Amino acid sequence: MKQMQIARKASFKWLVENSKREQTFIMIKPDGVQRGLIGKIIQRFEKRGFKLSALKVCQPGKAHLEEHYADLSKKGFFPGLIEYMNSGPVCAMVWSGDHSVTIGRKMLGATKPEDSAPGTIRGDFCIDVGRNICHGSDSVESAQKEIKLWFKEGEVTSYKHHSQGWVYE
Ligand code: IDP
Ligand code: MG
Repeated sequence: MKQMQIARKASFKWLVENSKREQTFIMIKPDGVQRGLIGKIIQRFEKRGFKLSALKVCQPGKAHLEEHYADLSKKGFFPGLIEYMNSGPVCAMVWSGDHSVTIGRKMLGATKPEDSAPGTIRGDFCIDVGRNICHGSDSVESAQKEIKLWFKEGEVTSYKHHSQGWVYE
């Protein structure tokens, strides 16, 4: 009986460990790519304990970027934003881990770099809101939408992270 309970507990633990954790879409914008910040930004997410599930450097074009930022299409800065985002390749990523959306946003810092605390990515690496080097999903729902927009089925990997047992209880 006790052995059965232990086996059930172990298989439940296996299921939890291998089930999909929350995912967020993080993108290094053209200025971040050109300024050689890809490695530094990736390192911060790795060090925090998140798992890199997908990554690509690409320049998908105006229409794709307009779709990504569709919510902001009425804003005065929208044309400039699209021009900036289309000015070079971006580094698109999916990071997995519990609370990855909320924690990811905190790691990025506030939209306006002057409001971003030192220690955050924007707070450490940029000055101007129009060159704020990175994007992060603002909710689980937008993360799912953005991941679907930027990655094809099968491009987002699923694997067990070797340090999972040291990151999660
Ligand atoms: P977020 O990137 O922190 O989620 P959003 O309000 O979604 O901020 O805006 C998307 C992006 O649009 C910003 O990251 C920034 O690049 C740009 N942006 C936002 N507000 C302004 C502005 O007032 N002037 C110029 N660009 C802006
Ligand atoms: Mg946003």
